[in-house]
Amino acid sequence: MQDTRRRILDSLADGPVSGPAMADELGISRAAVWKHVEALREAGFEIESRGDGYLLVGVPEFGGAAVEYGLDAPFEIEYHDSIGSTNDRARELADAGEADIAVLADEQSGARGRLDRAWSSPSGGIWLSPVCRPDVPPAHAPIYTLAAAVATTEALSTVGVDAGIKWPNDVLVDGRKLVGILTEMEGEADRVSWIVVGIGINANVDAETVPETATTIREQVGDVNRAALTRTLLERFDGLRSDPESVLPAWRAASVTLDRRVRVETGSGEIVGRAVDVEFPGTLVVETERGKERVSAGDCEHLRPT
Ligand code: BT5
Repeated sequence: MQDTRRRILDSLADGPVSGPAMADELGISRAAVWKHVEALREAGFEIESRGDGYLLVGVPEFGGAAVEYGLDAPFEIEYHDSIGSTNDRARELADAGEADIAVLADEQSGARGRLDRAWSSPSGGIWLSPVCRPDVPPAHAPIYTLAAAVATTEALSTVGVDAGIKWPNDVLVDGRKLVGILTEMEGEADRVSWIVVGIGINANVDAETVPETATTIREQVGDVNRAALTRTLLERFDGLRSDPESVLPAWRAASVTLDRRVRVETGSGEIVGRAVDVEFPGTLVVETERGKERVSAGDCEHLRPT
């Protein structure tokens, strides 16, 4: 959000402010104040014009300005009511050189999971794809998936949803999937060019509109303020990406995979055993009959204890 608009909102939130007083405070013309107020109204902010000045009486439930207002992380939000896939749009922006921009949508019509699986994205969800340009080798990319899972789980706990992380990229409540994460990147041999971390949260949507194996925030605790939840998530994600050392301890604490018997389908076969640890940048360590095996990517199934 433009700095002037943010400052206008801050001063309007504290009480009625007259146009001339605001123009003085911000060092802009009264006509410019009026233009900014109109733009904010268009973005969904309810701003009353009263005899004693303008007053902020309502903020939009969702959208770019709603998320950016009060956001304490360096992301600009590009919002769409409906889009094919926020990851596809984020990749375009990344290819065009953008950084620290997050594509956000209310609904997606062609969203993707891993291996091009379809991802249901009805209206009412939080479909979010931040673009990052970290100075790291491509092999470190998985830590961004783990960071997103931790950030999402912690953000969900602030709205009363007790979720756990199933390796590598699912956030579950009682075994049902609430969130999926799809990390995509481009890079040279030694350095990432960009990383897009697509996060899909079944937020204010009916359980009937997502697969049977899934759940939604609405089903768990009722509807939430999606803008506030998205802010908390982006702020936590920003903290974790700038301190990668902190990701694994937080991931272990939120994991529902560690200490479980698992079957992991990898490109080169199947591994069955007890998940005993996760190592940087996101490798699962499985204790099998043959000893410890390490797997960096695959589909993981939790098995019943033998
Ligand atoms: C994922 O893939 O879990 C990654 C999903 C990433 C979606 C986000 S939304 C924002 C961004 N834009 C995109 O286009 N994608 C990202 P995977 O682990 O492969 O799981 C896919 C499987 O989850 C499907 O085959 C279904 O079984 C199931 N599924 C589909 N839609 C779901 C939903 N809304 N909730 C829970 N499970 C779902």
